[in-house]
Amino acid sequence: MDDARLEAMRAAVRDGDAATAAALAAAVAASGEDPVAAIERGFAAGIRDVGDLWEQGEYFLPELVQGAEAMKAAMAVLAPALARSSAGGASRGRVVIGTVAGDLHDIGKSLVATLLAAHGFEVFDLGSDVPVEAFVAKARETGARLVAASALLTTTMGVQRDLARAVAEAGFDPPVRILVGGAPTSPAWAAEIGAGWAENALRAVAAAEALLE
Ligand code: B1M
Repeated sequence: MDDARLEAMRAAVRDGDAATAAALAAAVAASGEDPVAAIERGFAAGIRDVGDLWEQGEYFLPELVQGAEAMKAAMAVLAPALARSSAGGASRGRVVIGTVAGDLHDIGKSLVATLLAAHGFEVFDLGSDVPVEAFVAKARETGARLVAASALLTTTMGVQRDLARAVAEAGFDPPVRILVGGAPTSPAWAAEIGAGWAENALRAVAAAEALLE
């Protein structure tokens, strides 16, 4: 994928232009090119720009929301192409996933959920703003052995710790593992709360595999 097209994807999200973002995503899906590269190097670069511009005081909440809408429009078009990149075969395990309570950011979480499903995991996506009790209840209901939680705010990271504690206290047998991620998190944070960690959606697949070994 050439730099000009990646830059156009980035600009479409940065400008909050959902129609252009969707059209560029459709071209990727039709051509059979790697959807993950388009997301990570194109569209996601644009949404990071939006965050930077917001932080610099150049963008306000409407631009943040429009950028997110453009990103989601591209993701919706690319979802079937992501699913087709599946390894296929038997289920590699059940995973409950969500963004923690108090946190509405769901773009990265949805990307992780899509790639886990594309790699053969059975994924139960609870959405965003998910209370700790809902993660635990869903793990109990489905027999999932992995609970994956995203947090994008420094103020909601602590809920990942609450979740790790609640899962430990629930006494699952066999044990349920925890995977955390999101921009403010780190390997040190994950180690501190007794969870696995992944930097991005592709690495989350490898981390899920390692945790369920
Ligand atoms: Co918000 N926001 N936002 N926002 N927003 C950030 C996160 C922020 C960094 C912007 C900034 O200041 N530069 C900042 C947080 C500061 C902080 O706490 N450190 C911020 C803020 C402050 C806020 C509000 C408080 C603003 C306000 O209202 N005053 C508010 C909070 C609302 C709430 O949640 N209660 C808010 C609201 C919003 C919108 C609703 C407008 C919108 C979200 C829409 C949506 O998701 N449906 C939004 C957006 C879009 C962003 C930015 C611009 C982009 C986030 C994103 O989608 N990134 C963001 C700035 C930034 O990230 N640079 C920002 C793209 C996505 C693909 O990446 O989610 O990081 P990401 O996911 C990555 C990895 O982190 C990882 O894999 C993904 C890539 O492959 N990953 C995992 C994610 N989850 C994982 C889970 C895993 C493993 C890996 O395992 C389980």
